[in-house]
This record gives sequence, structure tokens and C-alpha cells, in this order.
Amino acid sequence: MAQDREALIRQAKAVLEFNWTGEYTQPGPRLYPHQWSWDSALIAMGYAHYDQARAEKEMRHLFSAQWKNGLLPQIVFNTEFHNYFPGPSFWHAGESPDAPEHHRTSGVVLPPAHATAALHLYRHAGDARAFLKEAFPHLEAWHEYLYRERDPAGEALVYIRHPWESGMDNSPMWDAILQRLHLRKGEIPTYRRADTQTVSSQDRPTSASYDRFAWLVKFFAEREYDEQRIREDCPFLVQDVLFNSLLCKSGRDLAEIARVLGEDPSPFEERSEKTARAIDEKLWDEERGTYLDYDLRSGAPIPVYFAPNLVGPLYAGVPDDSRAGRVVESLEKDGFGLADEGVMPVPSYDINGYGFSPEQYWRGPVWINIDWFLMHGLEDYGYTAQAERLRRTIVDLCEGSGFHEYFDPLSGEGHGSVLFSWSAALLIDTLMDGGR
Ligand code: 2M8
Repeated sequence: MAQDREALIRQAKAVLEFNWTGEYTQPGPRLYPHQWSWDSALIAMGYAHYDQARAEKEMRHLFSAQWKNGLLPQIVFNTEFHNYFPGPSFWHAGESPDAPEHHRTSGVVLPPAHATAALHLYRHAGDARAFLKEAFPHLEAWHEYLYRERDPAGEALVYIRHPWESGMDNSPMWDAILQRLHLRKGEIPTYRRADTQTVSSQDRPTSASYDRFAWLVKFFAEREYDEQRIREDCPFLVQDVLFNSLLCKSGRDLAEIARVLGEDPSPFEERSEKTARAIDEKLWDEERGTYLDYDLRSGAPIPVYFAPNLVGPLYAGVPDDSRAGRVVESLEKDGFGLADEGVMPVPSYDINGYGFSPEQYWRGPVWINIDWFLMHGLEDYGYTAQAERLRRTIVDLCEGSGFHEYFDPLSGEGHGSVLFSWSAALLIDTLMDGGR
């Protein structure tokens, strides 16, 4: 067994080595050639266990592309690669006076797991104090940007303005909004997708979704990425549960970083507590025992039962014990497989949900990052046996099917990109100490 463990760790390290470009790690070969923001945070957590220099370099490269207003971009483009849509010339992010000078980036963000990654590095690598000091102003500016620009009503809940910003762009949570976004013939931008040339189009979002993804990019570019102008009439404005949960967790970790550096942690702590309360009050659905995203345009919750909405708050320590019990009950009783041997926990979307698909990305498959968040959340609330099941699932899926991007929850078969970096990095973290 110990030998299997060593062999699996070696294979995972080989995946990261394969995807390492010298500056950053590609999320997956071919399908994702550039640097992606939350991927890099998760990848750095794997490197923290055996290559501190690389973990730091990974995050430093992302920070070097931070916008002047603090925005940490979803993608930092590598100008050597042209096989990804949308590339920098479609984004026109340079139209913004805030865009960075030395990098080309997209003009949206991804969930903020970065302070968590930096603290993880400090705890698991060698002496990373100097790196924490360097990272601190970037993290501070990043959180400041989110609360300043994305929370105009001061609710301590930030909004996302594109499905890509959720990191879960094909989720059924977005269907109703995308359907509402009626495009006339002349309004559909001209573009050519690259993703469906690399992986099966069955696994990927539909072209109707991509038309709307591309339309939103044009909408931002026409407003030169001015947040105030965007939020005036952007048809997609959502307070997402996972995004805000990761912000809450990262805020607490930022407070801890401040403490390590001898800075005042209290402003970060206070803000995170406010966010935790706001998630628990505004986004909780008492009847169904789950948290729901909130659509700011229609002024209503989005009634889609999506696993990351249960996982995020547990991971961030948002609910009290009794409400956490209800969340675990939903994970066990609804179609999320926590108490069902025939289903691998956790399908991203309720297997009994309308529109569930075991293969289509973010519409049912199991993701290693979501399982890793859940494993930690369950551990923190004392659900040891369930956390152990998650740990076993992470290992079994990677061992049995390879380091795929996502997995069929019914058969365990791998889908999407092969040699996927965050699957490898989080497997390393799971096996090398199973903790944070
Ligand atoms: C997926 O998203 C990108 C756009 O950002 C895509 O489909 O092209 C998502 O799974 C996202 O969470 C992830 O960061 C990215 C790279 O792994 O791929």
C-alpha cells in the first residue's frame, strides 16, 4: 500500500512537471495553455509539499499580472499559444486604464483561493515568511478590489458578472439567466472555439452558451472594463455561494497572514465574519436545507441544487453545527452520493436534478477540487467517516482513472482534459499530509 502511495505521488508530480512552463503551470495540456488564476492557487498547494521555489514562482507570476485596481485576472495569457478562445485580442482588456503593463490578460476573475494558498505554503513549505511578506499587498489589494467594486450595496457579498467568474461556467445555475439573454442574429459575435477541437464537444458547453459568454466579453470591452458602467446594465450579476465562501475563507487566512507578519488582522477578520453572516442569512434556503445563489438582476434566489453550494459554506466554516448537520443531511439524502455506495461523492449537480449529466462538465461530474474542499469542511465539523470517504474517492479516482479534469460519478470514468494539474496537486496534498 505504501508503495502504491509513493507511486501515485510520483505520477502526480510527473503531471505537474509536464505542465510546468518555466513560469507557471498549465491547467491541462492543449485545452488550457495559459495561466488560470484559481488553478494556480490550488496547484501551488501541491507544490508546497516538495518544491517551495516553484510554488512561490507560480503565484508570483500571477501576481505580476494583477491589475492596478487590484483585479487578479482569470487568465494570464502566454503569447506563444494561440489555440484558445477567447484570446487577448477578443478581450481587449488593454482598453482599461487599470490593465497591467507587462502582461496580456482576460478581464474577468476566478474564485479567490489565493490567500488560502499563500498561508498553506507558509505552513507546509520551508521558511516562507519572505514570500508571505511579498504576497501580502497583492492579496490585500485583491480582496479590497472585490469588496470595493463588486459589493456596491455593502452587503459583504460580492457579485460575479460572467459564468466564467464562478469557475463553474457550465453549471445549470446559469441556464435561466443565459436563456433570458436573448440575442438577435447580428448581436452574436463572430468567433471560433478551440476547446471542442481538443476534447469531446459532448463534454463541453453548448454553442448557445458560448455565444452568450462571448457576448458578455464584448459587453465588458465596450465599457472599457469600467465596473460602474458594467454593473448598470450587465444582464449577469450573481452573488455566488462558492465564490463568497472562498472569499470568506481566504479573508480569514489573510487575517492569519497579517498576524504572522505583525500586521493588524482585525479588519480582515471583521470583514470575513460579515461575509459569513451574509451567506448564512441571505443565501440559506431553509426549506431545502441548502444555500442558493442570488440573482441580483431578477432579485431572486436561483433554485438549482448544486453541490458546490453545500460544499463552500462547510469549507469556510459558515454554518453553526446544527445547520451544518442539515447541509450534511442534504449531501446524504439528495443525489450527492455521500451515503450511497452506488454514487461517487460528490456529483457537482444532484443526480436527480433536471438536466443532470454524468459527463458534461459542471453538470454532474465529480471534481477533485470540490471533493477536497468538502473533505476539509467535513473534517472541521467532525464528520470523520464522511471525510474519509471523500479522501478515498479522491485517491481512487486519480489512481483508477488517471488525473482527469472531472469524473463520471456513476462509473468513475475520466473526462475533459487529461493530465489535469489541480487533480494532481490536490492528490499530492491529500496524500502527503491529508491536511492544510
Ligand atoms: C474551466 O474554465 C475555462 C474558462 O475559464 C474554460 O472552460 O475554458 C473551468 O473549469 C475553470 O474553473 C478552470 O479554472 C479552467 C481551467 O482549468 O477551466
